[in-house]
Amino acid sequence: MDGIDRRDFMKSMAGAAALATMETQAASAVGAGQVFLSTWPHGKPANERAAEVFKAGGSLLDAVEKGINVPEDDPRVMSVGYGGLPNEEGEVELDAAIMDGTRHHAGAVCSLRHIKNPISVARLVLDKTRHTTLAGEGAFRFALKMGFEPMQLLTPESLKKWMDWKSDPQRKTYWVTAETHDTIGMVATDGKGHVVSGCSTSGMAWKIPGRVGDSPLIGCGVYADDSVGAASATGDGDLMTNYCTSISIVHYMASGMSPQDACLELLRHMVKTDPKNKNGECCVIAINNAGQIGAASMKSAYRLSYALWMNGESKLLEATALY
Ligand code: SD4
Repeated sequence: MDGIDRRDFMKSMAGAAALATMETQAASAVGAGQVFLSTWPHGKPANERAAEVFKAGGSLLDAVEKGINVPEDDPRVMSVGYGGLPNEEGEVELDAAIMDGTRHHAGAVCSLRHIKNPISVARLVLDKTRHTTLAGEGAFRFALKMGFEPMQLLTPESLKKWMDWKSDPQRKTYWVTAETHDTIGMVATDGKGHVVSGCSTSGMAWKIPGRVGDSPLIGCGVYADDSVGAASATGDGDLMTNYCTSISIVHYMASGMSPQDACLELLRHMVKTDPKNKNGECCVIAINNAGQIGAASMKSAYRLSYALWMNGESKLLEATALY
């Protein structure tokens, strides 16, 4: 499954057969030690790298960061890092955030250009600065100062997709509607009550330059609190930002809900405030500090396939859809 785009996966016979045999309910992992839970098929190799890093003595933050580096480095994943689809002017702009549930502190970067590993830049914002979020040119200059190499993030494939879009007189733009997207969100526990949440994305393809989605916003794309658990989100960030999805889910868990119920409650709340949200492309994942997990999508037409690593086993599963 390494690096396969979500849509390619869904289209493939192998993918369809694999999904058909997958569990449809979120699993319980109490007492299972470390758990890594990520969005979409590209989350599977990410979880596997994260588990390796943790086993080799890395911290949970190291594990989540290095795990997320896997789809960031993979040009076949066209929604994250190198090879991610660009904005409407053909420039790749990346967003990422990572949050440490122990320190209750995060690092984030928005609209970062020319650096393929925004999650690692976000990690350094967390570890090396008093700030939480750096954006645009400042985030880029910070990355250079930290030793990151600037590079062209467009690949021949992503450039071709952008040129095809640009030359289509009927093309959809964000001045009106939304287009193609995916992302990686990962939540994890060390099995001892510590949780971390991380997220990295190239955001909405063909977005208006400077647009920032939910992924790098603390409380939206990521949230982690060791006293409760962690959450992450993927989908239409322009919609989901308005619901502060990740912190809302953590607060639902704090009130006693399981991670699965908390994910569904967030989606129900979105529909309660606006019935049109039933058609939203919204997916969420969550873990509590006991290692129980949840994963849900708003509608079956945009169903989340998620990756779960626990007890040394790496699986791809299908999330419950509310509608
Ligand atoms: C964004 N939420 O930039 C991201 C994109 C995504 O599945 O996650 N798509 O809006």
